[in-house]
Amino acid sequence: MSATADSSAIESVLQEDRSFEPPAEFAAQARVQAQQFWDMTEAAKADPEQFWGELAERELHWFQPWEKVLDWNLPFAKWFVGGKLNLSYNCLDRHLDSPRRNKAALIWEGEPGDSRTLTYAQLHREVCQFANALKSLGVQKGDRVGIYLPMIPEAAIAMLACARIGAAHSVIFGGFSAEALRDRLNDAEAKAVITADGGFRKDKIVSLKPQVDLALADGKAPSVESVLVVRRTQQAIEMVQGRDHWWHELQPQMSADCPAEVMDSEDLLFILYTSGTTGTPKGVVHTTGGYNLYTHMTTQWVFDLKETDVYWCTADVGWITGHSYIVYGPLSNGATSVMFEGAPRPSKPGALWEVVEKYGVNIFYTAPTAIRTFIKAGEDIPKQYNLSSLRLLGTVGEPINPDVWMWYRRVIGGDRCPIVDTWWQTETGGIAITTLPGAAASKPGAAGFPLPGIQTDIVDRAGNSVPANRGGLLAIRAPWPGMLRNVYGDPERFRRTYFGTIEGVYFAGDGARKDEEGYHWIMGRVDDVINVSGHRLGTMEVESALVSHPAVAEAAVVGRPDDLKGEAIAAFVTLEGTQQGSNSLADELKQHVVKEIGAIARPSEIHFTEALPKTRSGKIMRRLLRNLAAGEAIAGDTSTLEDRSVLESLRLS
Ligand code: 7RM
Repeated sequence: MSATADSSAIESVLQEDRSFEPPAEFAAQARVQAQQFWDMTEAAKADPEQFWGELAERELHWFQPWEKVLDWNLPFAKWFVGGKLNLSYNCLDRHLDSPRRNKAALIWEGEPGDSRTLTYAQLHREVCQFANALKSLGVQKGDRVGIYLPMIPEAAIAMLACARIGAAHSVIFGGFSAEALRDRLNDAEAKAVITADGGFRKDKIVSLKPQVDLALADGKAPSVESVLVVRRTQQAIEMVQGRDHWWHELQPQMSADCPAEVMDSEDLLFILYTSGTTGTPKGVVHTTGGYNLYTHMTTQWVFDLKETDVYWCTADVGWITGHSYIVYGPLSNGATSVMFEGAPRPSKPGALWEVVEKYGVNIFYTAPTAIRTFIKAGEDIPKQYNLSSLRLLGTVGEPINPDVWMWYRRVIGGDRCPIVDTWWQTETGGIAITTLPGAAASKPGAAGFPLPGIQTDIVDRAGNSVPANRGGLLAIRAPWPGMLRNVYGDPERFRRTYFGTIEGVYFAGDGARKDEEGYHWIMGRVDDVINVSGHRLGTMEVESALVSHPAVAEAAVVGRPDDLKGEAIAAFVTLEGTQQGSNSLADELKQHVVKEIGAIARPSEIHFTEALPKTRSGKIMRRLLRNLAAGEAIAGDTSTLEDRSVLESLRLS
């Protein structure tokens, strides 16, 4: 393929022919089978309002029906106009008059060695009491509440309590700095903050309440009137009289009677901040009805959810994945959702497999970054545990390298579990592209097909579709119930960011190609594309070539300015196990990429490192590596960086 002048084209250079059909037994029992999937896709295309309207009526509880399914005034969508419901009601109350009443809703596995199970009836009670606690502090329908907690049940309880009284939550990753926290609280004009004395993270204790104190100091977050504090780590902290309250003191005083507020479909449900390269973080706005339906349906379809399943998504609730697929989607379906405070780490390499074995987890959903940690630790670790309860695996957050996918399938899935590679974004609310596990074959490295009701297209900047196997911009042409409704307080930024790159079509930054069978292959963020002598290469394929070398655990490639080629490829590589980098290994890796892809993708330099800079949700922050490779100062927002010391060690190497 020749170089092209179109700045939206991305060349596809990696060949991947493997494909795995769903096991016959799985397919036969799947909630959505192949024919059904294609029928649903057709039906949703032919008449989206009919399609979503029927599902909303059948699957959710409404206090009052809607007048109109969709009101689309580009870029502003309203779903289920005039309909009244409550997400907390749909996640809790409606399960109470059934055998689900005493079923485990949340199974929490904490650190260090704690655990707690809450049935639907118990969770309902806790949520009602906490909702009353919020009310007692003056939090009302329409207010915003910041949640800055570790991965403890109180995080889910707090979210559901906010939804119950109609206050919007904004969950902020525990571990964000005081400044990052303050910026988000101010943008949302939060009236209250829910936090903990501290949290257990890997083998350390992180402070939380002191960060809140700093964020609020000197009247710098003036909207915040109250702070609710969960006792978790027993750290000594200061409580400000009149402002701060202990959860364990308030909660028992509260009545467990708190009817769910009647909410409009389009009432604000939550704000979740995402940060791009430039500017302040954007408050992505989700509303009640569409989000409830979309996460409910996608949980059911994608995870093939059955009544007896034990389902585990390892995400943090500070990430959209935790909102949609630990809390709201699973609970709306009456599922048992596992919540885990721990993280894989060298001191406890088998921590996750212990949980799978302990609870007999059937469905396991994690991120490529975690899988690469498992690979680095070696396959002897998972082999020490009984993983035979697993029947379905999922991945989310980044493109998964085909070799990482194959390892996941073989070592964790015992070659028997289908894998769903789920592409979506904070902005899409829920999963938008994947292969439904009983309905379609999966290909390592391909996300798959758009779900019913999602009208994807691969286009150039003018919005014209590009032919099969040509890389371009991944766009969505029609509204869907789970889509973001706005950027909080900034509708113009909303329009410009999401509907301005390709005029009038949703675009949120990813490059992709569609193969001749319609599978979508995500090629990485278009901001990260590398231009070598006019060839525009996505990061995913070059990285996958590196990862397919047996010595490599993970890889990140970026462009570095080059007088001759425009850009040269700089690769940052971590190695498996205890292997050490050397000049000869660097040469071998360069040769390996040439063999896998061709001379055009040959890295000019290989940097061996212990770790790559990542966001808290595990995404490699390539723009920081770009700064390093070019010898520049780190630029732009670094508030989402998970571990600052990684940058320091990279600078020195
Ligand atoms: C769910 C989530 C969104 C960005 C998105 C992509 C990347 C997510 C996949 C993926 C390839 C996947 N929300 N991404 N899932 N890329 N394959 N299966 O991650 O807002 O935090 O990030 O993540 O670049 O635009 S998010």
